[in-house]
Parts: sequence; C-alpha cells; structure tokens
Amino acid sequence: MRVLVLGGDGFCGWPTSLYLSDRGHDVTIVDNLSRRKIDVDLEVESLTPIRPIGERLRAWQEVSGREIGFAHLDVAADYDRLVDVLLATRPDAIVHFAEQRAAPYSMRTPATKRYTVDNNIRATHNLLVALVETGIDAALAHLGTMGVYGYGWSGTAPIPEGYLTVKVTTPDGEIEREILHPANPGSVYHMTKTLDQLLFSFYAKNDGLRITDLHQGIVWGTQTEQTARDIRLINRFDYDGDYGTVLNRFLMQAAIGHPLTVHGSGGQTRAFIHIRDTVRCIELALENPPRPGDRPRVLNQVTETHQVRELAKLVADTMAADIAYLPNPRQEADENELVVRNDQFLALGLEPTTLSDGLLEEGTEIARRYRHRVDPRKIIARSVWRKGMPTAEDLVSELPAEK
Ligand code: NAD
Ligand code: USQ
Repeated sequence: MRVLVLGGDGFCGWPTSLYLSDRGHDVTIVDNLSRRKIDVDLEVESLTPIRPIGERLRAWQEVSGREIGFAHLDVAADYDRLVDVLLATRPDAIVHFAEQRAAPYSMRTPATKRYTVDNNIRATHNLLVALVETGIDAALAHLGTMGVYGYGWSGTAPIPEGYLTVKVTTPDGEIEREILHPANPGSVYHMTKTLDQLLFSFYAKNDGLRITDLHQGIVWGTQTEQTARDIRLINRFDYDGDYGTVLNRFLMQAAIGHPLTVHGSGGQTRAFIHIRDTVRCIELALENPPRPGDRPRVLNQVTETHQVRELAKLVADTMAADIAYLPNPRQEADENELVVRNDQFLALGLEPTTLSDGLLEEGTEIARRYRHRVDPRKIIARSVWRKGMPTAEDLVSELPAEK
C-alpha cells in the first residue's frame, strides 16, 4: 500500500512509519515538526536524544534499504499543499496522528487552549475536505482517544466500541437505536477528539469516506523492533509534566531516584497499550477498512486497564522507589471504574503485550541510560484545569546520585 502518515515524526507516528515501511508499504510522512517546536517553548527535551527528521530518514534508508518520503507542511494551515501531496502520492491508506495530543498542555493557557482546538479541528477537517476534493478513496485511520467516553459515566458497564445501543420511547412504542457513545471529554484536548468524531460521521455519510477511528488508551514503552535497530532511529520519550504520560513517567522517575508522582489518591483507572501493539493495531486497521457508505468504524485500541496507584505500587515494588501523593492539577474523578471492550482487535488477530511481559525493564533501562538529560524542574505537572488550583513544589532540585 502507499501510505501517508500525518504526524509521522511523533511518538506514535515515527515507529508506525518505520513498521509499515519494514512491512513493505510505501510510506510518506507529513509533519510540520510542531511537537519539536513545543519542546523549545517548554524548555524541555525528549529524554531520548531524537535526531532531526532528515537524519532519521537517511538512517532508516541505510539500515533497511527502504526510502520514506517526507513533506514538511502544516495540515491545519497548508490546505493547498496537502491537496498537492495527496495528488502526488495517491495513497491507498492514510494514518492521521497530526494533532496536539497533551491534555495538560491543552489546559495550560488561553493560547494553548485555542491552539489545540484550531490545530486539531482544522487539521482533521482539511484532510476530509481534501479527500473529497481529490476523489482519493483512501482508507483513513485516525487516532482518537479513550477519553472521548469520559471516566466514570459507565460505572462497571463495559464501554462498547464507539456506538451505544439505546431504547427510545416514541408514541408508537419503544424503538432501538445505535448512537455514537455520549461524549464526555475531560480536557480541551479530549474535547477536540469528540468533535473529530462528528466530522467523521458527517463525511462518511455525505461523501462515503472510509474512516476508522481508533480510540486509543495511554501508550507506554519507547522502542519497537524497528526503532531499536540504530541509535539514530530512537523514538521520543516525554517525561515532563505536560507531555509525559503516567506509566512512562513512573518508570523514568523510579530510574532516577525521584518519588513517583501520583495525582490525588491515584484512584483514577485508565486504559493502556504498548507502543509495539499500537503499530500493529494501525496495520490491522488499514488492512480492514470499512466500505464506502459505512458509518465510521470505531475500535477501542487498548489492551489492559490499571489504576494509577496500583501502577505506582507495582513500579515502586519492582524498582525500590518511593511514592508521593500530590495535589491533582486536573479536574477529574478521584476514583473511577473502567471496563472496555476491545473484541474487534482481538478478532483481527492482535496478541496483546501486557505489563507483565518484562517490558517495564526497557523503560527503566532507557531512563537510566539518559538520566543525565533529565531536568528535575520539569517533572512536576503544573498546568492546572482551573486557575488557582494548587500544585506541588519540586520534590527534587538536583538529580540524586546514581545508585
Ligand atoms: P506527538 O505529539 O508525539 O506526535 C504528533 C505529531 O503530529 C508530531 O510530530 C507533530 O509535529 C505533528 N503535528 C501536529 N499538528 C500538526 C499539523 N497541524 N500538521 C502537521 N503535523 C502536525 O503525539 P503522539 O503521542 O505520537 O500521538 C499521536 C496521535 O495519537 C495523537 O493524535 C494523539 O491524540 C493520539 N493518541 C496518543 C496517545 C499517547 O499516549 N501518546 C494515546 C492515545 C491517542
Ligand atoms: N497522572 C498521575 N501522575 C502523573 C501523570 C499522570 O497521577 O505523573 C494521572 C493523571 O492525573 C490522569 C492519569 O494519570 O488521571 C493519566 O494521565 P496521562 O497524562 O498519562 O494521560 P492523559 O492525559 O489521559 O493523555 C494520554 C495522552 C493522550 C491520549 C490519552 C489516552 O497524552 O494523547 O489521548 O492518554 S486516554 O487517557 O485513554 O484518553
């Protein structure tokens, strides 16, 4: 397949691009490198020393003998150039990762709230319009999020894959309908993903676009078989309070001797997936697209659920780390149940990689190797959901000596 990977320089996009290229697909990355620029603004860097995109692509060609194309453009702003790229590459499939993806960053300031909405909604809408304008019948897989369902609303009821069966009372009796699951976002970022869903429904119905929305959980891990082949291919690892996600942060914190930063009581339950399963799920989704005229296909891209304090305990026990219970900078339920269906990916052949598979080691090994790159003042999360919410002081001002 000819595949366009929008956002292919990012944490999920880079390993996906290499994986698909390795599997023989003809890959072109589209990215405006905005994620790298946000790091400059936040004065933080990926824990792993990621190389410039040109060097990454040259290294991949050296290592694999395969070429990956690159178009440097802003999907949200450069509509005409996006159309040109579509016409030049005529993709069979498109993976859409190109959005601002951190919930804390999306709540940080009025400017980052507006940027997140402008960037994400315009990127998605531009892509849909460009597909209609060019008439390119590509299978589109978009990365959505488990957070569109919200946390706690369903209680112990399993969250279905995108659509909920409801009974509606009418004058003629009760009828049954399948509706898009009620949206219940917990941040401006998550809200953009719920808006994306409506755009997909409309363009699938009106124009017959073939769309799969992957409601992904929190991705953990760093390397895939392909990114581990050469140091110049290493994947990014975000550890800071805005972009670092919970499990990777705990692994990094344990490896450098920093207490594990649990927000509130740690009763939040979330869904997780390893980066190696992310890339496999994308391939499965591209190989099994909906037909023209079908409603968007929604797959829950998750393999397991965990409570934050249980994860902290697991990491603390395994790596002799301390746990710090900190004021929660977010407005979110202190405790929630989360039961998620993922039958479709299992039926398509996904073999889940779980926490118990020894992969925790990989994260701590990487964190130990690059501990000199950690800025301890960037660890505490300080983007608050509402002005005036308290946040913790730095727990560590200098990196503790290596054990
Ligand atoms: P990331 O920020 O590392 O990567 C996103 C990439 O898209 C970056 O390289 C960025 O430069 C690019 N980009 C953003 N806006 C763009 C635009 N307007 N034009 C061109 N390029 C643009 O994020 P990630 O962790 O790789 O996440 C990828 C996608 O997966 C996101 O949509 C995110 O919402 C979703 N997702 C991520 C996770 C996770 O845990 N990382 C979990 C669930 C869903
Ligand atoms: N948390 C802590 N301590 C930390 C960091 C986070 O207790 O040091 C808590 C948070 O308060 C939250 C939970 O852990 O309750 C998850 O936070 P997170 O930052 O790991 O994940 P989240 O903000 O939900 O976002 C991430 C990705 C996003 C993706 C989402 C999938 O950044 O792109 O959409 O995971 S999901 O959560 O399933 O919606």
